Amino acid sequence: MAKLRSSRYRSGFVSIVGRPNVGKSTLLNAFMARKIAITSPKPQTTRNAIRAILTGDGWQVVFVDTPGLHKPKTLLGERLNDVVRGTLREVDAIVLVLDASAPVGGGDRYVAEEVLKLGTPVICVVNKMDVGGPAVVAPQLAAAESLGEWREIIPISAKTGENVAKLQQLLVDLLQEGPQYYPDDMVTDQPQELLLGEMIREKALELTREEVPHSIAVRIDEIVERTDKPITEIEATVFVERDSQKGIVIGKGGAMLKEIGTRARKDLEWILGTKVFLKLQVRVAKDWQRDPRELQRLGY
Ligand SMILES: Nc1nc2c(ncn2[C@@H]2O[C@H](COP(=O)(O)OP(=O)(O)OP(=O)(O)O)[C@@H](O)[C@H]2O)c(=O)[nH]1
Ligand SMILES: [Mg+2]
Repeated sequence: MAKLRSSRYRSGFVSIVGRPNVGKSTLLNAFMARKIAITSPKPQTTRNAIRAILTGDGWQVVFVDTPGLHKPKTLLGERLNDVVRGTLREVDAIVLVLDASAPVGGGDRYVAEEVLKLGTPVICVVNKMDVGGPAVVAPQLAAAESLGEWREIIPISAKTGENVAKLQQLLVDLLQEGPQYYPDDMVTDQPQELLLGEMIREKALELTREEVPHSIAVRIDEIVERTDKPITEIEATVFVERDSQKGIVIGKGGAMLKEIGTRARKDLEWILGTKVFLKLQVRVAKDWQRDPRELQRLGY
């Protein structure tokens, strides 16, 4: 006899967690087949819980990308971990991401312990399987298995898309009956200001090194849609922690800031569907990562 499948609507929240830089945000974007979250080779890129909504035929998954769980060194770091823990309590399933291109270590065990104590179904993903081939991936899968009891363990590449559809199906199969949380055409609930600010921050991360990326925050000051032409005028401030960093971000004769603006403008125009005039300024918010008032002001 054919197995009966419930025709009721199914939905759920799925959190993507892991230590910094394993590819959580890249995976979120792969599920969505578009860029929702910014990514970078530098750890601790993501600073907010970012929701992306994938709606299928009779189901809806709300993915929640999270900051990398890590040993915090600053107040910002503590806040980021709090964001992850807050998210974990509210979701129906968890995707734990490991990195096939780096040894499974203390950082991964720390995250595994955090998720195991919740009793929520966890799918363990070994990401970046495109790096190094089967000889590298096989021992990583074994290491993943020794980390804990997972519903499934699956190797994927968020970058090439390998096995991402398979992982998506595993998650859809985990969904319980539930409401459609968001309208069909909604892909994220991020406020537009945040989305635009993140695109600018991504370019600043791309172009800076060492401790500078961690010290960067972006605030959108003004968005003006012109009524006479399809142009949006955006003013934004790039915050850094010290005067020396301000010099770096502005660059010789303003070259660095100009490059950040040029790169960001392309993303902003894609999001807004209009031409964009972008005006950037750089300001110092002294040691903002350790200052509760500054953190609040910057939205963390
Ligand atoms: N080769 C390869 N690189 C990947 C893959 N997935 C992500 N990356 C790269 O890994 C780096 C980190 O990716 P992110 O998606 O920003 O990682 P994250 O886990 O969100 O990082 P945080 O937000 O800092 O915690 C970026 O340079 C990505 O391009 C993959 O499947 N293969
Ligand atoms: Mg991220």
